[in-house]
Amino acid sequence: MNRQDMEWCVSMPKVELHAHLNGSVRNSTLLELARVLGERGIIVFSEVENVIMKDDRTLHEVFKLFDLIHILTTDHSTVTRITTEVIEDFASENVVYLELRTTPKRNDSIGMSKRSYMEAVMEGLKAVSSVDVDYAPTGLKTNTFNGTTRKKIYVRFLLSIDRRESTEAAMETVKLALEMRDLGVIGIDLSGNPIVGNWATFLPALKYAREQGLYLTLHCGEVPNQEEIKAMIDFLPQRIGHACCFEEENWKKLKSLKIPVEICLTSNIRTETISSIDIHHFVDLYKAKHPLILCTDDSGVFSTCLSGEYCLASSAFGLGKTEMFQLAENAIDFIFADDGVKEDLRATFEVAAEKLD
Ligand code: 6MZ
Repeated sequence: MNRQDMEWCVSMPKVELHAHLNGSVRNSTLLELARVLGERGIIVFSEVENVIMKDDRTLHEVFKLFDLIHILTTDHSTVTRITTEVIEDFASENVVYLELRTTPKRNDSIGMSKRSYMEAVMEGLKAVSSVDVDYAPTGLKTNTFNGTTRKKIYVRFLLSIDRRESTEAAMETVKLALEMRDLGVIGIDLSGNPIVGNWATFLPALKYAREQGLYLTLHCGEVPNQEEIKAMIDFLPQRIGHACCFEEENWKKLKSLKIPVEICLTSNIRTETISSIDIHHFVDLYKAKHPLILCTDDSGVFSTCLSGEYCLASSAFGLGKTEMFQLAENAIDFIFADDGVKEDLRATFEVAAEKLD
């Protein structure tokens, strides 16, 4: 894809449904934070610099990197800062609806609770100034500036349960999500290192979330654990992420149930979860008209952006502009926000369709 094609992908409105807050931090911010911790003797900057800039990590190494990122970002003011930056970055490439997911973290040594972590996130959202942000279901809590019409982004939150967590910790996250519903928290995600933890541990919290009307998306099939994949699909989440290591039986089931899949191309290739882009399951799912959504996963960690993911799909699978636009617009059907938001987004795409050629 050439520069013009990239510019076209940037100008198209887009919907991002699978983005982890701490994976979407700018490299420049991580390096700046690392330099400060280096000067204070908490880490060795030169070692960290190499880890941050390395771009071919295995899935396992990626989770080691996240531990480092969490050391760099986990205090309230930094959480606030990165939230603002991540939302502004997505808005700057014309993402018009963003479901941002993050794992509420408890860190007693710095007086952080899961709730205060999320309050820091909300503060970051409210500090966004480059774009108007609609973040609450009522639509009343919108940052507006001088009554002028400006670019707008919808932001909703998914709270992630980390696979390292206990049943109790997972339940605490779900309860927090319920308490923060009127601040735009609409669902729960299960994520983290896929070789850690058992499905049964998270099931009570996920069941409770569903009973209470929260939406669910699960990281599913990042490693070939067919038993877990089957259990996850049988649970009927509203969406799943990745779906890389499915065997025939589970493929059939997924397709017959039409559970939408959040596809993260660069992430899958960089972590070697999929060995080569031309055998990526995007092709099979796309041909089968299975609901799918292109997403970034961790735009910072994998040095990508949503426009870049569309470019990659275009060059790797031969999608033309019409197909890319359709793919982006179709994502509206799979967002967790209400019908009013969907209608507004459809109108945005309609206007864009007239302008774009
Ligand atoms: C599974 C992932 C992930 O929550 O601290 N995370 N979990 N698979 C992936 N694909 C490679 N990428 C990110 O964001 C970082 C956390 O998101 C999860 C991991 O738990 C990681 O620690 P937050 O904002």
